Amino acid sequence: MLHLEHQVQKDIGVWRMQLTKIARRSLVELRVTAFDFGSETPRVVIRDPKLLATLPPPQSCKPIGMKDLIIDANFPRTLDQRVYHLGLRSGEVANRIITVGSPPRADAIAVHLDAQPKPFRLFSERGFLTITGRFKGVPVSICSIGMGYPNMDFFVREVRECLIGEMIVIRLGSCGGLRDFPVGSVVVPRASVAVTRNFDYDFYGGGSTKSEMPYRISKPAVADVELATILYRSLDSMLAPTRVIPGVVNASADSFYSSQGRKTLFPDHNSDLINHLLSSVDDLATLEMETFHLFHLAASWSGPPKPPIKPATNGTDGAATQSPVLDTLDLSEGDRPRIRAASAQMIFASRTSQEFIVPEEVERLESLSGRAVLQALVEVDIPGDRLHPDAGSVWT
Ligand code: R1P
Repeated sequence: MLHLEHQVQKDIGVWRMQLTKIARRSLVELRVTAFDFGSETPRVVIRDPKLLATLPPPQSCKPIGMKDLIIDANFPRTLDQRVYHLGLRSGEVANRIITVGSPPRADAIAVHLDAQPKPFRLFSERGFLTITGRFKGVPVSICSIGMGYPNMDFFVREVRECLIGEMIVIRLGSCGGLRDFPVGSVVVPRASVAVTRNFDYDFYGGGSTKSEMPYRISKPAVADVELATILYRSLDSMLAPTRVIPGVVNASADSFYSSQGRKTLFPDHNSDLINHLLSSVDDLATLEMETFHLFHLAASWSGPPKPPIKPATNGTDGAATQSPVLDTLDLSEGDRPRIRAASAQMIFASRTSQEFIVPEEVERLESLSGRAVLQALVEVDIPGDRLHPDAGSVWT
């Protein structure tokens, strides 16, 4: 896969001109004509806002879906370069992002955005909502992604493809509390473990061999330390007298029910799960369903891939030539844009006292926490050359 962001940043004029010319004709043609480096699935990702402007107009009111023409089965996009599930394209999502689980929470936080420019809003056919605007003049996005690891996976991977430079993500979500923190408290975990159902366990037969446990606990994935510190300070100063607790550990489960120790009509073999978690994971304090996957993907991502150095033919006489783009893409580790992640977790339910937060408190907590997260995001320093260009974006 070839990422053009480096080509554009380094302004290799000849390639850019060639691209612009071809993009005006069609992306399908571009896919097979311009960048056939001999890989099995040659692919072009257009990130230059000016080049994007030459493509079909934005469809901000119309979500993409199965009826749109998709040009790449490996990483599906529409002809106008929208990613398949979030429906976004480059310039519609900012480097600083707050992600939440529900559209009403996203809308409640969006009231804090600057009135101008009018926030961009896109609701995808798959239920992802993105609102992009400015907070205190700084571009930010609010992304509502639904629930669970798979939706977090769609969000992180598809937004990453739409962004040049740093991706700073803070999840603001609800959680269950496993310690004696009051409901309505907010936790900023330093790490998260995954709790997953062991599908090899004999759930129907009522047990398995001793070597199989019904649930698995992963090693921890950690939050970005600096981001979590900024987040904690912002929440602590803006939420008083609400208690804000830093430095604990979260567990993200693959079910709201079985792998969080809840009883349903299914034989889940989970009656001792909460005790098992508390005795296995130091400082464990909260249970929810997304933070682990966010931290894990952020830690796994190492920047745009270095493409294979393969000779490219010049298309006229078949002679092998070295691509000027490939020559510029040898990024050292320190130059690679990062994904930095942290999480703020509002305790809606106490799994020890069985207490549940009241609706009026939810409204207050979501709005105040949302504003505190936006404040934290704008306090994160991102060097100018690691910011997505303003030109052609929805926040100009
Ligand atoms: C379950 O009710 C949902 O609430 C929590 C869990 O992680 C899960 O997504 O988070 P949100 O409030 O962000 O949706």
